[in-house]
Amino acid sequence: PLSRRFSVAPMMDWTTAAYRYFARLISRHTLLYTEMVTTGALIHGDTARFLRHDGAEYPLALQLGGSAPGELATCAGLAEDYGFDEVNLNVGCPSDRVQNNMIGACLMAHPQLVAEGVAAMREATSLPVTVKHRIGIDGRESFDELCEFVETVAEAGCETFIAHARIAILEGLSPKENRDIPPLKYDWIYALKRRYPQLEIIINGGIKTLDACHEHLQHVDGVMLGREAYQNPWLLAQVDPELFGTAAPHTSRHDVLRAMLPYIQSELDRGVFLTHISRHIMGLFHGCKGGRQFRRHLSENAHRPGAGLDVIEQAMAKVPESLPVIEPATA
Ligand code: FMN
Repeated sequence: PLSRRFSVAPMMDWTTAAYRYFARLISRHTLLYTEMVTTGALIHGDTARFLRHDGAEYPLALQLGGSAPGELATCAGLAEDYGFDEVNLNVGCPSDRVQNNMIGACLMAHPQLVAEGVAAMREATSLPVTVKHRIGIDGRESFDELCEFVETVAEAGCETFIAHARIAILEGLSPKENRDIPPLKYDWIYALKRRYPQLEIIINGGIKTLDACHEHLQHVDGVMLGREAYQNPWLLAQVDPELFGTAAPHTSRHDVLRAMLPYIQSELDRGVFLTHISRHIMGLFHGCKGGRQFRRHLSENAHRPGAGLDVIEQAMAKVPESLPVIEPATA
């Protein structure tokens, strides 16, 4: 069965197929999410391009943005056809562009519509249907309103709620500010789990260490990390040993990069530019001696015409190899 004990959040432009392939080389058990894809893009655009992924990325969830039940149902069916393990609905993104189309956090004000969407998706697929949401939005900021949202959507059959532990302020804050300024209320997520013990509750927002994950897991079913998992990907090397009792797939950062080279080459062969891949691995040596030189070498060279694997190999050589290794799992 799919475990949601630890996941990496859906992030536009960040959790691309290349990032996910890379993250999978560091942790086997982490559940990965795609970037949000809107129902309109999937139905009217190049479906195969939006849903493209590598078999190595599983377990993998597709995140949808949309609100029309019929369109959500069609896209949930596509998620299953393309082999995803879960389909998730975005009720947390606060951008203006998506509000106009009734996508994202503005749907927190329309629990009944979200419930209809979930019901339609569940009819169209046997995949788990999950919802990622905020704890509120402007004008709907009480715990009771949060419970009303969760209860209404749960009645439509949603069993898993991924809660970003802050409200979204739709008037006056940018999407980026909305990820930092409204205060985190982890207590509310713990209280949700106590109130609805039969639901699977996943906590998200501001989590940066495995120690913090262990702490949250005393209260909820799973943790979802966004920015830290992207900016400091080697954090994922602790996930398999600490949360799943198995060894990490690779014991050193250099080994991860070497294992990534054939994938990078096959992408280059398809005509993908090196920067489209290398930008996702910049954080690998975060905090290491030579880590800054690694980044700099990539940012100065990966965009040059014809840049290939040699750029990655030169960057890697900037970092000494005798780095601490992750201990094999004991459990
Ligand atoms: N949340 C979504 O539900 N869908 C998205 O497509 C999405 N795109 C994001 C893009 C970026 C660059 C970032 C930083 C966040 C995005 N988010 C999106 C929000 C994250 O999924 C997550 O909820 C948020 O960053 C809080 O978690 P964190 O503090 O661990 O980063």
